Amino acid sequence: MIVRRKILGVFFLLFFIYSVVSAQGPEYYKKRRDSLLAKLENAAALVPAAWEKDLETFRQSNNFYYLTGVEQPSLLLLLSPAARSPEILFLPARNLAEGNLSEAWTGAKLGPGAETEKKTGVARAVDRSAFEATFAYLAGKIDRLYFDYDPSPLEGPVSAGEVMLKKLRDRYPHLEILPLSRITDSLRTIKDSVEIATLQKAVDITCRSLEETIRALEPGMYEYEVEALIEYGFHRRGSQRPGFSSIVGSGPNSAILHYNSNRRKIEPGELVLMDVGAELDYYTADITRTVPANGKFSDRQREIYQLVLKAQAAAIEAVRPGVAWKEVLQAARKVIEEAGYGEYFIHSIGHYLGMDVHDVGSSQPLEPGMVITVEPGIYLTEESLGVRIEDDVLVTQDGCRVLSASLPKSVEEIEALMRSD
Ligand SMILES: [Mn+2]
Repeated sequence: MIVRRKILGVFFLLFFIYSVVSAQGPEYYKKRRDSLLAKLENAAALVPAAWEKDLETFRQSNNFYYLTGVEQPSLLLLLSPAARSPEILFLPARNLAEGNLSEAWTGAKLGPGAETEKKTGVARAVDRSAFEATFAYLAGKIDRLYFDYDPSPLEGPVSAGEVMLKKLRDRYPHLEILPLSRITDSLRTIKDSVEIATLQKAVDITCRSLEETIRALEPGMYEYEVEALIEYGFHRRGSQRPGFSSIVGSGPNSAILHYNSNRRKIEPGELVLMDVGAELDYYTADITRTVPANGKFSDRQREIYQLVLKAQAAAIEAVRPGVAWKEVLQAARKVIEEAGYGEYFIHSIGHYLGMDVHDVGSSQPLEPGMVITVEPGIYLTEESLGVRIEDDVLVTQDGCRVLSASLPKSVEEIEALMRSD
């Protein structure tokens, strides 16, 4: 196998070089960097790529991907209108030699130079070793730095981003260092047509996979079997990974909000709650359906289900530009409270959706181009009965569009789907 790989090496190199850059052309990301540069004035933005972790499939950090479309670790993007070159990508030199750190083992990489500049559209692509000197020169001309990093948990090892942050603070005490999210979140909250199309595809993959799983679902299956069917459906339809840990909760587990051990055997007469989302090209869906294990809701299950459905319809009805989140919540809450179940609706109405399942965004009023989830629920722990219904909704100029509208949702639709083979 290893010997063979050497012969095929040339093909691998060509293929991988092509594959580390996104399907969108370089101009697409250039526009985003320009929007960011327009906000910087006397500041700079420093965006590290995600660091590679052992035994984990690499996933680029959202902000780095948002600004470059490049899926490769160990890179740094430096943006500043005050610099001689407003955008510079720092990359390690390519390793074409033999040995287990060479590209024959790791796959081809982008390196410093004109080829990367052409492929990524970033004005300058230089060797990573030039970063220190370049930044030191720039630091004399700016007073603020936006830096992108994830703080590590208190008990975990210090993240590479934190190490870098400390170095920057020690070396450049005059710089005010702020989180990059201060300027990227507002850009990422409003989705453009490419992002909306990608989200729609991720939603469609999720809908079709849920649909075929609901049809196949029956008592006696384990929750993890249901999870596997859903995720197999995701991959078969082109999704790279689930956007978050799939939740499949049956019976008592349907009433646990973030249950995701998915180990229980599904018994007849129970409800099965599935809260899942396929990720496609860094955008994830987030959809919940709750169905009866044996294909028919009991009277009590139907009663609670219809109530949640009514609350969700009221909330979706409220979604349009200018409306506050709390008004959307209130629309659902009113329906559930009037029926006497207010204390069992224990979470909020939804969240922004995008590159993160709980995507960036503030509590500002809704605007066209935002994508949100609408997900009321009622959880009756004593009855082992939990119902949540969640759809993905795009805010439009005059209201909203439910991206996941093609997935059966009414009692009749779900029962009909489970009858068909
Ligand atoms: Mn959600």
